[in-house]
Amino acid sequence: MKRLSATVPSALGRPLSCGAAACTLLLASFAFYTPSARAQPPGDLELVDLGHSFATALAMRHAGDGSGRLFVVERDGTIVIVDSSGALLPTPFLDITSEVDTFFEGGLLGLAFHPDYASNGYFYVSYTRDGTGGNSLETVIERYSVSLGDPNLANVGSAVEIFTLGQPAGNHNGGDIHFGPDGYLYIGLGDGGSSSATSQNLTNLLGKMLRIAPCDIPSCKDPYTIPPDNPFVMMRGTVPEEIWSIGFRNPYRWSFDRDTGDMLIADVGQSTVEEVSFEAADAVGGLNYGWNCREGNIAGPGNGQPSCTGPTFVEPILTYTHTLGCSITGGYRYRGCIQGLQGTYVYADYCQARVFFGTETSPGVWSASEWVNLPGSVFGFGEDEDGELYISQGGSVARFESESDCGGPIFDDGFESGDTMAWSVTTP
Ligand SMILES: [Ca+2]
Ligand SMILES: [Ca+2]
Repeated sequence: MKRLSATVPSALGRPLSCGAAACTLLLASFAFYTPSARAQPPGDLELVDLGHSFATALAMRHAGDGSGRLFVVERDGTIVIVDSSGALLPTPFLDITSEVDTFFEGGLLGLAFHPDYASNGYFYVSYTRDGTGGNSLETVIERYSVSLGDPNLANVGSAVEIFTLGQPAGNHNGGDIHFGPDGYLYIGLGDGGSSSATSQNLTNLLGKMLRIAPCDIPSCKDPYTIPPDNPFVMMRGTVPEEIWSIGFRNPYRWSFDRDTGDMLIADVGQSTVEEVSFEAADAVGGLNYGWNCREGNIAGPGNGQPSCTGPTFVEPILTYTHTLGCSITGGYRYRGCIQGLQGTYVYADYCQARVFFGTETSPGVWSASEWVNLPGSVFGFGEDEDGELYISQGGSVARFESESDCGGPIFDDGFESGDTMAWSVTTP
């Protein structure tokens, strides 16, 4: 087990270096920032490598079954288990590499355990496979069951196809899926990649967040039904009833706040700005997040995109420009044991591997700082059952830890084995 030796204190709380004029909104938000108004990341905050190699880990999930296992989603089509002792199990939980097409931005992109997984053994995957009818890829949502008799092995023959959608191009597939606090399955979809005109087009599922009620009994007439309070059920026949919200470019990684049920949606920008949007847990759906009329907080993003008037758009809570990266990797609002990170939204840039901390400095007002600039790329984040946070650099996964701020060692299960290493870190 290796531990990060340098805890990069010099990077703590470093404000985003927004030299560009395009950063004015962020700088303005710093005017509301008062250090005493928020928790501070502890000085010994570090990233502790799990000590295993992964085949491009895109997501880390837990089953909510009290087992303490971490399920690591690998892009090639495997899900592997790091058990509660910190061991990587030799046999994958699921292997659907023969189904998955990793062309361009494709792959096994999402995993969501059913809220009642402990009793029904159902989980859902989101991946891309070879497209048909001229499509480069096809988005697939499938339900699987855990095998009878072995909790560490899925029944690969149990697959039930829930949902499919053609992807006209290999990029902008979205692909993250999560169950909301309402028990419904949310599916984030990018604009498809070949044309951004899909996102504002209410007849098209691309560029949308979907909300469905997947069948969770052994035999169903339909693989899923429409939640009765979905925002467009009154437009049945005109607008697909699966749509929950619109105006996304590529919501590659997004999450629910496990404490509040709020959604934090990171949407990958085009050539100028990356963004995080917030949707309150009590939102009624039908919101428009802007693309391709807006890129982040910019109207009329150019590069062939229109300048729109008319609709009301939800503005992002956090943005950064491409001086600091090129593609946002959404994370989580931290709810683990590290007191100084409570409520902090942790996210990163894929290309420059900068890790950012976003904090709500007053209701609805957020600011961000860069914690550390890692080498390589940041592919995804995940939470374990205790709310502890993980970050993936593709081949390696590390956990955020602070012994001082958790009242001593937080894990007594073998993760704390003392020999340490860490992700090599360069301060920004
Ligand atoms: Ca696509
Ligand atoms: Ca937006």
